[in-house]
Amino acid sequence: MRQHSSTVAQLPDAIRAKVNNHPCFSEDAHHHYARMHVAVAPACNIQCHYCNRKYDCSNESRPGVVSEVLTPNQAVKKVLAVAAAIPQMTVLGIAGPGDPLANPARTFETFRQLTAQAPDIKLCVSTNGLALPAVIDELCQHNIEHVTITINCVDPDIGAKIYPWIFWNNRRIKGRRAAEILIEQQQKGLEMLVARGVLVKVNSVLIPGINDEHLQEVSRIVKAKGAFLHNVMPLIAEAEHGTFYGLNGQRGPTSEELQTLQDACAGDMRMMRHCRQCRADAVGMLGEDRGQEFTLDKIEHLEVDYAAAMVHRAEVHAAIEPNARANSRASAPRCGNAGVAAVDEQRN
Ligand code: CLF
Ligand code: SF4
Repeated sequence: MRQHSSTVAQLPDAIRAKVNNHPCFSEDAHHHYARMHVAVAPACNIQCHYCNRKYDCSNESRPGVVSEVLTPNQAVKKVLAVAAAIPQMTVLGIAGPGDPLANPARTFETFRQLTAQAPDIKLCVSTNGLALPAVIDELCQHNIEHVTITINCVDPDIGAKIYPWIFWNNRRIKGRRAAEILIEQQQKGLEMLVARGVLVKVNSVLIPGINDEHLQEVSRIVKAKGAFLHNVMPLIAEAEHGTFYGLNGQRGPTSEELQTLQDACAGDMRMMRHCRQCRADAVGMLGEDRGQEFTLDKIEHLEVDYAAAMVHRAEVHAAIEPNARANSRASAPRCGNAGVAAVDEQRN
């Protein structure tokens, strides 16, 4: 039987409060709540072989998609407009089009303004992890409860086949040493976030023949360090995307290979099964994209009374809650697996 290891009903209260309206961290929540992304972060500090930088970061986005980059002010305006129009939108994520933490001024300015103007919106960020330890104090000042780190390996020899270079301390570093530094920073960042009580999701891109036999070890290690959720995503490598893997015939996994690996990891770890590989400017429920309703020309002259919107949003959330709780209880028996029990025990 397929295991649904993110059911909210089984979580300790403190964790449940953090995930019950986050559509990615709770499979139940994605039936009721929406997320949006703003593409404020164009630069990146590493190179992945599944990315050619013309497109959005593939660590959290569907490959081959290009988002329009916004300034922090434009992004905040868009978030307020969407939050007023789609009250189910509870989470604002920054996930590209490059790496959010390689663009700290733009990312943190967006978070700073939203914390002040829209305190009812959860803030979320997704990163390759290289800059994470260096900016962690600033990140945590913004009351961020959810962070995603893409960790494709914990072995630098495997990492050298995924990452040709990183940009570190003003220098480009290549080969095994680059992977070694990236892995060190990712693991350190994970430990620091867990120590600060932030819920961490780990994304891994499943690359057949490169890290397929290694990802169970990744899952085991990140779980031991306190990661909350593991999201194994399929590599999508097409020649027309112009990536190193795409041009060199590296294939992605079959859906059977993906599910087999997710099942193998699920013995130890809470697995995400409902990821939709969103765009860096996605808007709406997971799997839908309402971005075209909120383009800059449409929101430019819009005046949003966010105080009034917050009252309406709270009413909508209050109406959703009993429904969500009932659905969560109804789905709970499907989830009685040893992995969930072990994780919950550890968190109690
Ligand atoms: Fe966005 Fe990511 Fe936050 Fe969700 S998406 S930054 S955790 S708010 Fe969600 Fe989209 Fe999958 Fe990402 S479905 S690609 S896991
Ligand atoms: Fe591309 Fe994201 Fe990798 Fe940077 S971290 S190279 S944007 S896939």
